[in-house]
Amino acid sequence: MDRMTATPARKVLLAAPRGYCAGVDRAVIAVEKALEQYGAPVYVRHEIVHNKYVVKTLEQKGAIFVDRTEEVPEGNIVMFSAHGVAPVVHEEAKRGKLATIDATCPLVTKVHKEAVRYAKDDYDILLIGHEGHEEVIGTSGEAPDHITIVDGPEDVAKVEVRDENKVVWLSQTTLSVDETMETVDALKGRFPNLLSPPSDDICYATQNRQTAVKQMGAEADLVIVVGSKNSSNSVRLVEVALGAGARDAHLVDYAEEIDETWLEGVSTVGVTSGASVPEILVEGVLEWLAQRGYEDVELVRAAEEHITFSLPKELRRDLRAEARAATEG
Ligand code: 0CG
Ligand code: SF4
Repeated sequence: MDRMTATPARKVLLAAPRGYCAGVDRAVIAVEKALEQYGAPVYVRHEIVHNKYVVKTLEQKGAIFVDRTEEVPEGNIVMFSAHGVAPVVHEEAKRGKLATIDATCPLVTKVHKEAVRYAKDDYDILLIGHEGHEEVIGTSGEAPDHITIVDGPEDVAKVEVRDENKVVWLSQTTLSVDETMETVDALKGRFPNLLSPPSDDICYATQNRQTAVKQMGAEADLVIVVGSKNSSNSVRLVEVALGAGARDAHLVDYAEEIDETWLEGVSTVGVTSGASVPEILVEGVLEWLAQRGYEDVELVRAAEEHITFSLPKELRRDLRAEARAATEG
């Protein structure tokens, strides 16, 4: 081949791990099982996970997503999303005579429990997270009088506490690890005796997906992150890719959203997906790229994941009862 006219080799770096985490997998299966077990409709408060395709697919199977518990007609079942809910939401469900299935990720519940414990010990809790995000609303609802939301390093200067020696920070599970550490350092500058959470609040899935995208960042001319705009962990992957040296990075829900012009002068494309993204959407992006000459796919593996969570307890109880009835009958 004439070296002068040869186009640079085109390849794809595919991040691993990517896509579904254990909490999302459990929550999506919970909606599917509930539809099988109780029949449609099954009401779900808030998007079960922040992914357009998942929500649309479950709607087609008979799930009805509502913003408020009050929208669910009396006597029905309501499922809570993976992002968790404040205690007042459980009370609303009780008032509306609704049965509940709680699909809150156990790793979000862990942060709720930390908040309850530190509030009981009368700490001021600085919750690092995005104001208005469903998970932050849920966690801060556990102890509204003790929690202040710190939405990034620029919020640190305005934080006020009652006793500088009794302050702890907690966080949303789906933040940028590096930006959170910046916020913590700035907080420690103001409150040297700031206590840290007993274990990482940013979950393993968020961390691993960021580590993988960092590994490919410097080598990639373009990184395509599959995920929805309201998915915190997916949006963070775009930022982390750019921070790691990727020349360009974009978030897309579907392959059709990729703009051909992004590929101009691009030889290496990084591909990853958020924790709420089914693999079929990544396959669509890989096919789209292959049709344009990016057929060579190399895996960039940052970690192995083997975590799984059992289904919400209310659902397990009903599935067990049915299995028992079937064997006895
Ligand atoms: O990343 P966030 O918290 O916005 O949620 P998403 O549904 O995208 O994924 C994990 C969960 C729950
Ligand atoms: Fe749980 Fe993390 Fe998945 Fe959120 S992203 S559902 S905290 S495992």
